[in-house]
Amino acid sequence: RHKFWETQPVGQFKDLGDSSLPEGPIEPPTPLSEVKQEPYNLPNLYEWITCDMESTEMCTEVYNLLSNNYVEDDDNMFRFNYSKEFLHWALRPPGHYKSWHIGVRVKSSKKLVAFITGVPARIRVRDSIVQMAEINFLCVHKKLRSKRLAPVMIKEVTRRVHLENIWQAAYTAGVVLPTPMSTCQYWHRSLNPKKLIDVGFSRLGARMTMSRTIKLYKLPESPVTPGFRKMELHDVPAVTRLLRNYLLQFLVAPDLDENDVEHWLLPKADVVDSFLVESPETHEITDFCSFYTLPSSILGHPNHSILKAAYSYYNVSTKTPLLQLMNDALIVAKQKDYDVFNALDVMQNDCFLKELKFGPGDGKLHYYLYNYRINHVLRPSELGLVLL
Ligand code: NHW
Ligand code: EN5
Repeated sequence: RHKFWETQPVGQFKDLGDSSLPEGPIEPPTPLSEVKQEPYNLPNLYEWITCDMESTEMCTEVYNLLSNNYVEDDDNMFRFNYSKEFLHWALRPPGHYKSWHIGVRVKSSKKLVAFITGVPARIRVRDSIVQMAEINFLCVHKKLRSKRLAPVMIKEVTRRVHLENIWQAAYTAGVVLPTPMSTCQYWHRSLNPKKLIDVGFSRLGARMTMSRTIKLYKLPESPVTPGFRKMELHDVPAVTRLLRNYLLQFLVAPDLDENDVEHWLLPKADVVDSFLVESPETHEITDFCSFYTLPSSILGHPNHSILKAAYSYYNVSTKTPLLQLMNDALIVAKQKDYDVFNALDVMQNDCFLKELKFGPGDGKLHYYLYNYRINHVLRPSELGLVLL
């Protein structure tokens, strides 16, 4: 069934439910001198490149590959359209390795035809903090599909991660592979229902008119929570404390320090937005919410080409109820002209999804660990990790 994944140190379907297997690394690290020193072989027409994401030309090539060949929904109506600024941000966190930004191009024409990336992260699993690579942006050009190029890409990124003495990884996918540590549901909150219906992202409900639908999704003009404001650089220490403490309650979550918070959560125009609640009395930072910007191309529509989507990222409530905090997040997303606000049922998101009129999507997101066994499948609410 899974000729490649059966050979890899990941949980196998046949072992599901066998709690006698020990939790933790599946195989031990090997001495660095035993890690293969040369890249894996590619079919003869192709060559490896390390992508310099500082170069705007390289950023553009990667952007073009992904915008034409990356993830689509089940009905091929929408395709993720990560912006260049987003890719630059996503691939250059503190401690990133250039060697983990891997491209494949055609030798003769130099055309970029495949891509895969890793970035380093400390992920806590129960009480253990594990150095990992977060793998993302695996993409093979549409014309080169089903030629077993993906396994070579995955083995090559694994080799380059091993060369940095890192032996575990985390990744998400819309497809089922051996074997998910958790399976999450996408939820969608319409902000611009007319456009969403026009482009086929959503449908007019039974016994609903367009004007009733527009009214249903109306939001206040501006946030309602006193002290709600955009996060600024001087907030990094307070936000780090708030978030670190909050993430402790989840079984799997990133271990974020101030440098990570500055990189991943300080607002960056059209990439990541973060807001917090500063108590008007004590000036304490009590609550936090954030979302990232990931537009999708609308495939083959006469009037619209881009769907502007916000994706819920990390949210923390200690004083403001999470429901009210997320309602304010919807309000600012609407002010900024997003068409839809998306969220997974991870962390405590369950408590606001239905009440704030999110509806379940047709997509699921499966979370995976490489070379780390967790003995039971996690509920989404036990997950404190959001990948881009
Ligand atoms: S998930 C998004 C993945 N990208 C897309 O869906 C874009 C559109 N699709 C494509 O470009 C986020 C191609 O269809 C791809 C597969 C490239 C997906 N993950 O080359 P073949 C990520 O980026 C397996 C893992 O013939 P193809 C996360 C498949 O099961 N494996 O297929 C990435 C089969 O193996 P099997 C996937 O369609 C995580 C084999 O690939 C997969 O031309 C990567 C077939 O290969 C997926 N999304 O290309 C793993 N999709 O055993 C990281 C298919 O079943 C692991 N496959 O025969 C950790 C590494 C680091 C470790 C460090 C210690
Ligand atoms: C790696 N970081 O399928 C991620 N999206 O539901 C890679 N559906 O947008 C893996 N098909 O349900 C990504 N509208 C896996 C996801 C790939 C993309 C994907 C789904 C998630 C999606 C939309 C559009 C469906 C179009 C037809 C959807 C319904 C919205 C409706 C709004 C009103 C209330 C009910 C729901």
